[in-house]
Amino acid sequence: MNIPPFPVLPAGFRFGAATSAYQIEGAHDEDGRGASIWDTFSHTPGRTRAGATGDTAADHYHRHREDVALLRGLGVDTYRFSISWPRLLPQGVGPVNAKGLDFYDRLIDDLLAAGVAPAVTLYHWDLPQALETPVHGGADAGGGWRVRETAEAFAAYAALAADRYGDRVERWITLNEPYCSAFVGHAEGRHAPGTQEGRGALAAAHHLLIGHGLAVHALRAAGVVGEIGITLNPDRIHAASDRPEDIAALRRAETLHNDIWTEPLFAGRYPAHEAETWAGLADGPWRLPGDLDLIGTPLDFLGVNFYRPLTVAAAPHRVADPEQRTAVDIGVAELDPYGTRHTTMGWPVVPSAFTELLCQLHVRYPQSPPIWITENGSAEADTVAPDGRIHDPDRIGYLAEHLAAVADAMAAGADVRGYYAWSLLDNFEWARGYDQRFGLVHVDYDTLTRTPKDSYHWYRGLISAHRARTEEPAR
Ligand code: PNW
Repeated sequence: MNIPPFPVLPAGFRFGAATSAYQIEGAHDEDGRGASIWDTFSHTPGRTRAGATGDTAADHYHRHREDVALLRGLGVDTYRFSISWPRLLPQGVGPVNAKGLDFYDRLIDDLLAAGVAPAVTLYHWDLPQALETPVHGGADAGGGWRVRETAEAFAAYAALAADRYGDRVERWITLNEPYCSAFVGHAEGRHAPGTQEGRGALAAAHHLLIGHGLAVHALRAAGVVGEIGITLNPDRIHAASDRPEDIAALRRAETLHNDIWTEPLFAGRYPAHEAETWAGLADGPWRLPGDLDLIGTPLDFLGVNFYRPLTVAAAPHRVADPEQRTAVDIGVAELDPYGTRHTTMGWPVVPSAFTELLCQLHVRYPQSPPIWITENGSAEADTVAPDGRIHDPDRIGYLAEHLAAVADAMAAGADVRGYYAWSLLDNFEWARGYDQRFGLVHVDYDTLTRTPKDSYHWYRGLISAHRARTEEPAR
């Protein structure tokens, strides 16, 4: 096998690995945890591949010591994980579950003892079910992120976590990929809560941003020592041609995927092409005076998740009446002109698009904060060799080329501080279930045995070579 050379990153660049609670923890009904919208969704027939659920997942809740040992062995500077909101607050608001608080206390202390800095995501899609059920009575379509009360509940949860862990967490991420929460969840319907809405999805987008802004204030008010940011999945989008209709489709796709997040966060305004994209659906009564100030509260970093580029072309709307359209029915078709390299997710492998994306963000928002790559990685069908080793050369190639793409963007001026590989472990890949494997460490779902893959050893080698090259030798 051809092992790619280690990409060269500048001194001070930091390396990590990432996971999220629902994807790895399991123990869905233990120690007082409440249900989340992903429990409900995954337990609904037909929603996930082969009916997969996160009931057991990688059983991290019971095996966290072993997983921290894997992180220590990997030599990462930092580990990004998420807190399960319904483990801390089973009803989303109100009574606190002490056993849930204790779990993350132990995890954080174990990480620090292993020399690994904790980075916490507060919301990686597992909304307490009690908040989704329309108890607030705020909107016709239901509760959850469609109503402002959920943003306020999120801030109270953030304050609780900040109070308990704020002295030990190096990096706080309010939301993971609000695009997916709002639009994959409430418009495509492929993720929880699994609906296909227009206004509801756009209201959710806005309330996610409000929740983010309120949480930033709650974290700052609690005096946390760590940096505070948000993780987006901004897309590098290409137009299928330079025909005017495809350029217009590109504009709409950028509004949906990128600008609805980055413009309020970093430019103090709603996106310029909303009316063209959503025919008036976006500018709803859920937007209140003062919201832009709240959403635009300055951040310490921007988290970027990147997997693959998109190419778009103009296409007919699926539904003619704008009032009846979902928020993703924007007259755009996605094409894949990227050739033959794809991961098992079906995603094209195009590292140059990563460089382009980082440069584009840098040029468009010169005042935005430094970037952390909070996820990047590849799903591969790994082969187990007769000697029990797990060979994943495609994953090694993917990581090497994407880290080199980050280095290229930095050479062009992008301010990137570190990189988290997705993922430490094979895990519950949402609607795709368990046959998409993103881990540096293989998980046998029958025995829950962990086996580091070749990519784990490669990444460890990269990190130690980076240190040897960039750090002063000890005298
Ligand atoms: C990101 N989609 O997710 C998430 O932050 C991770 O939890 C996830 O495991 C990782 O990327 C790999 O997929 C996405 O279907 C998952 O559109 C699915 C979609 C988008 C992003």
